[in-house]
Amino acid sequence: MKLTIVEYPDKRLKEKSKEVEKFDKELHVLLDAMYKTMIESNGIGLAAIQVGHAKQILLLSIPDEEDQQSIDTLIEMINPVIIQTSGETTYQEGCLSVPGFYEDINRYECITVNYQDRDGNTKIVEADGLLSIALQHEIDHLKGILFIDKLSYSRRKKFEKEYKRVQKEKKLSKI
Ligand code: QAP
Ligand code: CO
Repeated sequence: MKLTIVEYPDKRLKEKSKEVEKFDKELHVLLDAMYKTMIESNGIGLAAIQVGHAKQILLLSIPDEEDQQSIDTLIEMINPVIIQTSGETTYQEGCLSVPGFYEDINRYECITVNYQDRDGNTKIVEADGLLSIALQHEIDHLKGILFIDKLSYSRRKKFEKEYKRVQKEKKLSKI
């Protein structure tokens, strides 16, 4: 089933997600529905709160060298925790919950993440490049943080003005 994406400024995006304790069929059904939703929405990352579930779950599907996304490139993370960071980098980020908007965001260059897979097995991954950036973006969602929350005061003001203008236009075009 394709789920509905929660869009900014919906208050649910500010919620702190809760730790997953049961690694059961219900979790697997949600993970599968999130995957379908992410791919059909042309996303490379999705957190459960973006489909209205305040659970510490995220999906990533970073395109390969041929720019292809496939089930082989899917990463599912439950209860992820960043345990080590190094370096700094900037990347122009977007978000399925803030469609049509892209901003330069500062992130760590490399991170190490501890997480559980869909069966509850504990894993550890060291990430750099786009995977590292996407992971930090999605882990922020689990804390109720959006990429636009990381903008300077003046860039955020500019964003809000532009977002309101676009939302108004979208409404008008529906008439
Ligand atoms: C998070 O973002 C991310 O505006 C995932 O119209 C961001 O999948 C990972 C999307 C930056 C790595 C770097 C955004 C699709 C998808 C849009 C996404 C849109 C359609 C965003
Ligand atoms: Co996002």
